[in-house]
Amino acid sequence: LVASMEDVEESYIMIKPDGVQRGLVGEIISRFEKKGFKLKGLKLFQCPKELAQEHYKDLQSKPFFPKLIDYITSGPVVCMAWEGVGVVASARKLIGATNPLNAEPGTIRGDLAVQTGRNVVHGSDSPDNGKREIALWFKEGELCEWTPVLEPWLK
Ligand code: FUP
Repeated sequence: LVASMEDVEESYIMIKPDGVQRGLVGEIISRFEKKGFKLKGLKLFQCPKELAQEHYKDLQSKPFFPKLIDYITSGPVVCMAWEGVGVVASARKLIGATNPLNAEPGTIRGDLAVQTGRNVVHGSDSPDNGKREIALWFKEGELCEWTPVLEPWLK
């Protein structure tokens, strides 16, 4: 095999309320599926304020923080845990730049969004944050360990 177990990472990917409201859930999930990552957790979830504040705690001092919390808690989000070799950096490439106007065509934000404050999807920015965020958003028993049987070259 080309990759070793140490290269396998986890990323927390979340479709934000605008992505759900605009009917983009299937479109967004399919991009990660087609790339070849493995879905380990998936749920539709109304996020409480406290959880949103914890998730974005590094941005607490930013002027846009209250608006960000209102946005993330304005409707249900789709929480996902994705696993794979290099999934953290690769997911951020698939997602595109924070400001969708700077995101390349072909990326999720480049194709589907316009405003930074409505940028449809979140992706963890490091493997450590991937682990932290998955533990924050999912309870024990909500994640599945499974082996793809048809395509053993994808992890
Ligand atoms: P990203 O990792 O691309 O989601 O970007 P950040 O972690 O820097 O920002 C998290 C979220 O804060 C963004 F998705 C949208 C929001 N944000 C603003 O609303 N205004 C800003 O100037 C920057 C970020």
